[in-house]
Amino acid sequence: MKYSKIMLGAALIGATASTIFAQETLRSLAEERGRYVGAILNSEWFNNAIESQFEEIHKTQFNAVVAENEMKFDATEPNKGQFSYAKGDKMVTYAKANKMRVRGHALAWHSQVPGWVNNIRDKKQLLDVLKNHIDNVVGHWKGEVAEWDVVNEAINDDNNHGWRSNGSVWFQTIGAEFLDSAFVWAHAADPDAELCYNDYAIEWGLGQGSKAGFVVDQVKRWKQNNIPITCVGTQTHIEISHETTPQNVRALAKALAEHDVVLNITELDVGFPQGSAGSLGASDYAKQGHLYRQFMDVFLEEPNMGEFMIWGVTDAHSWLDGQQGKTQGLIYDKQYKAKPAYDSLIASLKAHPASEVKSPYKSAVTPPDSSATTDSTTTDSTATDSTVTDSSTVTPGDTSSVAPGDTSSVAPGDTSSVTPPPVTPGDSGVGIRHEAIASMELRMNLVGRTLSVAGAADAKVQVFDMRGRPVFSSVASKGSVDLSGLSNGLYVVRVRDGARSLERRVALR
Ligand code: 9MR
Repeated sequence: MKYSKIMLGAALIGATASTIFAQETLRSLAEERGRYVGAILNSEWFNNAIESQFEEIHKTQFNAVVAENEMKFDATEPNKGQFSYAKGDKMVTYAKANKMRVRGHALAWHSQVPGWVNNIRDKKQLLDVLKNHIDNVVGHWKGEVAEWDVVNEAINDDNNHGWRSNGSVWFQTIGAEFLDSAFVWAHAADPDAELCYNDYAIEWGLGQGSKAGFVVDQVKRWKQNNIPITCVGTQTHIEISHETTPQNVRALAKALAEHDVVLNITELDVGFPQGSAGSLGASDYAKQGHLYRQFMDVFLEEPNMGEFMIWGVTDAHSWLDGQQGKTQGLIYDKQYKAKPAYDSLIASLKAHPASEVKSPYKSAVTPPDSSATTDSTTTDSTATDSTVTDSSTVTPGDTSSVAPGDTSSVAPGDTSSVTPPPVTPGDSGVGIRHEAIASMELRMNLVGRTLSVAGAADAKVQVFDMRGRPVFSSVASKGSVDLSGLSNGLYVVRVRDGARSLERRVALR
């Protein structure tokens, strides 16, 4: 059967879905199951250069949205300190009007960084830039962007995975601590937002030396150190021949569940080699549909998966043809007709009764015509809570110590000694500082679990965990305080004497 006949069949199925059974859309079925299914708004949509069908299909079929390019660094801060929010605002307004959840993509990424950032070679200066960017961008959309890709594609592509060291101004100028810093600052800017690490090729399996294995190791370390990560995004730009990827995603979901972290499919497309474009037939589209269905099956069956995002709506607007040597990877064809992949997704959703699908989100996913809880689909902030370690678990730890203030860079691939930056404690207006703020006289020194303060008679010592929550407070009346009540981990110590203050990061081990 030729493609045109397939399309005619798919068109009829699409028409049936949208007219007679109007309630049975990807969106309605996902919502019944407490899940999000979404697609990007292509750059053409932002530029009012897209067919009218696009938006109609988008808001009917999807309850989650992400901007293809418009929330990236070069789009939101093209010049230092000059923020550009108009396009992102347009998407947020659209999402609110249609009760869709918004993903923010992406804060710290080596690509699509403006030249003025790429030229910075000073570590402190670049940390300031990153912090200021996150403060402003996350702050601007606080409560409106439900989830951020805080760090995107930071792992290198060789077979012995470590952090991406080439072509990343973040890693080259700051070191691996830029990742920890980004998460901490994003959390400070919007404590209710979910915060993801997002990457490609982590749907390739968890084998020895794999990128996915490296991600799981980092997630474990982040969670142990109270770095506020709540989710991982597996981009999943795959080819028709990648038959094992759905099961790889399942394995990754299970591995992340052990660390209370959600896995989202963030950029799915299943492309054909570009050269095959003219010769694709029914069996090819059926195979593509089968892969889409398997991803949806895994998504619905794994309780720690929440979002199923496709990197496009229609083959008429896809990065695959221009940039990837691939083609026709989406679920609508160039004429906006639903492909067999669409029906496969519907079939998978219907084969998984709502009663059997668990949602990682505590609050209901609200359908667009509901008059109640108008904002819950776009600002669902409860999902993060269960994944964050509570500071009440701080218990007396051992008495070994690491001297505070070590700000040395971390070597590529070194995952054991990354030192997070200090965070802004939640109880004051003092700005976040990533290097020690030393006044002329005020000094601190940590020996074992005893913190000595010099240069002040009755300095106040406060300790904060990496989420900025106070875990210790005392006056160093005899020049020292005992920190042996704190468990092992990373903290920020602040010593304050009147207007003078000094902050250092410390690792208690
Ligand atoms: O689809 C995006 C395309 O329009 C841009 O030209 C490209 C530039 O890097 O980025 C594409 O989106 C990428 C996403 O932001 C991150 N993962 C890979 C996506 C496809 O390249």
